[in-house]
Amino acid sequence: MRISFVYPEVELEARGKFYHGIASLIAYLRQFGHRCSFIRVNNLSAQQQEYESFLRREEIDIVAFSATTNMFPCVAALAPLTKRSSNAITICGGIHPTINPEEVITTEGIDMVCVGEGELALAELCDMLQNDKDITNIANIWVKQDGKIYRNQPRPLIEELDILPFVDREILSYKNTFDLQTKHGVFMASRGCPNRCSYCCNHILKQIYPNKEKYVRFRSVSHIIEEIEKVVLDFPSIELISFHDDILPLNKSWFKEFVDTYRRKFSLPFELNCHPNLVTKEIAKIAKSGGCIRISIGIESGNDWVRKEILNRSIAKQQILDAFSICNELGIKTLSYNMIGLPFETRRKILDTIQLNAQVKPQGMQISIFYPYQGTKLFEVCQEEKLLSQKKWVKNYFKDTILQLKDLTPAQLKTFLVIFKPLVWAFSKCEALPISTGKIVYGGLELFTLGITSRPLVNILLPLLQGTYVILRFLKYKMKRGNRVKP
Ligand code: B12
Ligand code: SF4
Repeated sequence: MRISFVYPEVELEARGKFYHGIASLIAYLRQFGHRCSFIRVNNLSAQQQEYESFLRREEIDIVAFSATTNMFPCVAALAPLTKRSSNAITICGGIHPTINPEEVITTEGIDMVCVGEGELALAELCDMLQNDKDITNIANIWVKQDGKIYRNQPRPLIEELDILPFVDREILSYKNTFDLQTKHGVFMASRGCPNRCSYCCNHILKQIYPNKEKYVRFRSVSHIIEEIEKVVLDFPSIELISFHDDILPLNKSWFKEFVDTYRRKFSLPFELNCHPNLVTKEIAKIAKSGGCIRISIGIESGNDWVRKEILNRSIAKQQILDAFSICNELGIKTLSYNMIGLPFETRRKILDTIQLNAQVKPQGMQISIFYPYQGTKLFEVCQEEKLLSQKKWVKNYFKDTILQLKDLTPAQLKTFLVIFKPLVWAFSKCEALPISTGKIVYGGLELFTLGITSRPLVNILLPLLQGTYVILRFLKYKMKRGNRVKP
């Protein structure tokens, strides 16, 4: 069978990234002799001709779309075009169809939906099609045929991840990805997360499968090490190993065995994601001993009530402070993940997030505006509280809100996005001042922040702040480029 994977990338920041899901599907299908190809679509209007000639050139049997929620509008536009330009049947899989199969199967131009993990289901579908057999009864696959929809049950999760081949880096052209261009070797050693944060898709995904208790799975240490070895040899420009797993050190004994083996085999530094509750001295020391140079940790909100009651993250503030201070002590860099624009948030609560970042002093910060994913607990809260606006989708994802919050306007949120990092810097500097001066400056900064983010002021200030931000980014870029040329 000839299968073409189509990946629309509408999020500027995600452009050219490597996608483990599609790469895993391609590797699995290639084992059975199926021919796979891959195309990224960044800008449909500019790429329409290229896309149509790709469809004709490849003589495709199946066009396979993968979609997160933010990319689905692009898939919905591509699907009818695909049907007009080729005889291929279409299937859509990924996180969005998994959570919203009904919406996706009723979309024009989409013949099938894959709910959940795709390797076994897609291979079975190819096999059935190749042998002209009935395709309306394949677990995980919903089929729209002759005006009828066949909604098949999900199959159990793959319990033993080692049965899967290493993800494909050839068809997906790893060498042309942003990841390799920035010298990153990206890997995933696990699937799933046991936590139930209300804004994240993990709690819904877990519910789908009959063997839910096996939701969190790790590859064997030898399997992931063997893959790293191969990739590092194939791509000698890699300088940093980056693990995309939700929480790599979830299982302490697995992590210890992994780091011990990694240290013996490689001298490349690595980075990982971790939950604040798991960044203990013991874990951080193990990580450091293998060459971990950066841990990315979710703060999400600096306000205790928001964290616990809204985000369902039972993490004490002290735990967050400890996690970052352990990393600082051991010389491991940190990055904090933060969200603003959450339900029930106020300017004061956002200030708590800014101040907590100032206390923990991460080397990097990611700040996004909260987006409610359909199906998540927090989406339901937004629905119940009538916080959802008419806007379903925002162009610059995570830089704008689709919510109509009671205490914060979109302009206020955008102002916070611009001033977040400078304020973290300013609050963190207060510590160095004599106590009484520090307290006065700290209080002054608080009043200043609440003042400039008040409703009447943001409308005047936001364009000014955005203009200054663009100029500063431009100057920084110019300086960086200038520094690369030796006099
Ligand atoms: C690694 C990762 C990234 C990477 C790579 C993204 C990618 N698409 O692979 C990077 C850093 C680029 C990234 C960026 C973003 N991410 Co991200 N990311 C993840 C993470 C942690 C793992 C994804 C992964 O590789 N999983 C492992 C693979 C094997 O699973 P999979 O991708 O789901 O694929 C399987 C099935 O879905 C299915 N399948 C997938 N496609 C297809 C297609 C067909 C035809 C078939 C049959 C089956 C099929 O088969 C695959 C193999 O079993 C997930 C969390 C998670 N637990 O999944 C979040 C997650 C996908 N990301 C999320 C978000 C929000 C983002 C960003 C918007 C964040 C931001 N502001 O930048 C961007 C946007 C990315 C984009 N282009 O849309 C959300 C998406 C929520 C949603 N409803 O859409 C998730 C679910 C986390 C969350 N908050 O819950 N992300
Ligand atoms: S800890 Fe991270 S990956 Fe796990 S449920 Fe919470 S947000 Fe999702």
